[in-house]
Amino acid sequence: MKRFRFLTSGESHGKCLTAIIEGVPAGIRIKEAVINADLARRQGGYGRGDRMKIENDKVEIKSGVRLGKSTGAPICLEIKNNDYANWEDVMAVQDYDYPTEEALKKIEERSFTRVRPGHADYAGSIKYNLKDLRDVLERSSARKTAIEVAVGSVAKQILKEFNIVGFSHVVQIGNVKLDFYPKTYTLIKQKAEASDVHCADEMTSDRMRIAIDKAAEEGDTLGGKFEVIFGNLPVGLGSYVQWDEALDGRIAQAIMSIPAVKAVEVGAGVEAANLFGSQMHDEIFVAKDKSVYRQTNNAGGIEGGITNGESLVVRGTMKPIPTMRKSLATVDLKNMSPSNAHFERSDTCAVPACSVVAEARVAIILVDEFLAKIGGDNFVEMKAHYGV
Ligand code: EPS
Repeated sequence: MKRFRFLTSGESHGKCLTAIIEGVPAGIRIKEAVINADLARRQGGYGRGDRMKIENDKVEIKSGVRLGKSTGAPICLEIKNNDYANWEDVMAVQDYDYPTEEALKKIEERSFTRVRPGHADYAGSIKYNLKDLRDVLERSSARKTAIEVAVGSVAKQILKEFNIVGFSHVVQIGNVKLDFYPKTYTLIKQKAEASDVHCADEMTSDRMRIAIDKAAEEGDTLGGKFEVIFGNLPVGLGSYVQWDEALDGRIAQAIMSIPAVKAVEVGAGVEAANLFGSQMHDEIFVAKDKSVYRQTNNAGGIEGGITNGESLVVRGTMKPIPTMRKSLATVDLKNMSPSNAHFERSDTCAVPACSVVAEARVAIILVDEFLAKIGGDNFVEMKAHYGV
């Protein structure tokens, strides 16, 4: 059974980020330009820090695609870090026999031992026995989500061949909430894409920007909530037969493991606790042509761990980024003395970027389930199995 799987590697200020994807059937159109458009969506967003002015994230497909189509071989993707040019001495792979004064100074300047509460620093340093927290930061950084978005973009290009499409939008930043939803998904998508906070309402976007500016002025950071929606899904992705096959469970894992995400909801989500069963469950109606339809989607497109033919609706909550000018009380691991947390360049708010990452992660799970269900080593077989 073909399954979509991948691994990534790369440090935030290392040479590059890399992924190898396996399980992409042959004959699927894969375009670098489409991946690059998603990378630009992730890189942008109001509230991002100065790193994003240095980068111009572009993917290079290094293998597995020829003359515009997948060959069935593993696909290798690479994104170069422009910032590496400023970190070469610090991120050197070889140990120095005779480091220059300049290199030693840079390594010293960029090493740190004052743990940032909320980041991976403390637990990572103990787990991997890393004395310089630079070694923890480099891989735990959300920088690696760039290559994950590239993988997600490949997943979306496979799904699109079968008319399965999705999008994401931001529904809350700090305490500013999107109360007015445009009427259709097409409008929500259009408006969110036009907003630099990825929010589908202009007035709410203005208020979100003001909240971000205020947090930045105070040396603070802001989190928020985002929503991912996918439509035209077949009934039957996921399963109830074993706990690890439930689609909602797999999607929750995929979103929860994005750096800084603290909660995931499907459909009505936590609001379900306030509803009676008669209010919660989406009644089923039968049309003249004997097809079934619903007027509500509190299930968020999943019942019994399986897609039910309605749109998949998933929400995630991102905490405020833990790297802050307004530094918190912490421990200096060098001498176990009380201290203030390390600060370095960071974002004030990355919820818009996080929504794009979540969209990619959901696409990765959906394509894996889709390939498992319909099977096939190439596009022709897949279409025959799917009946299109
Ligand atoms: C990020 C790149 C990073 C951070 C951010 C995400 O760049 P740098 O560390 O060089 O400023 O801007 O990562 C974090 C905020 C974090 O805490 O990990 C990116 O490409 O998205």
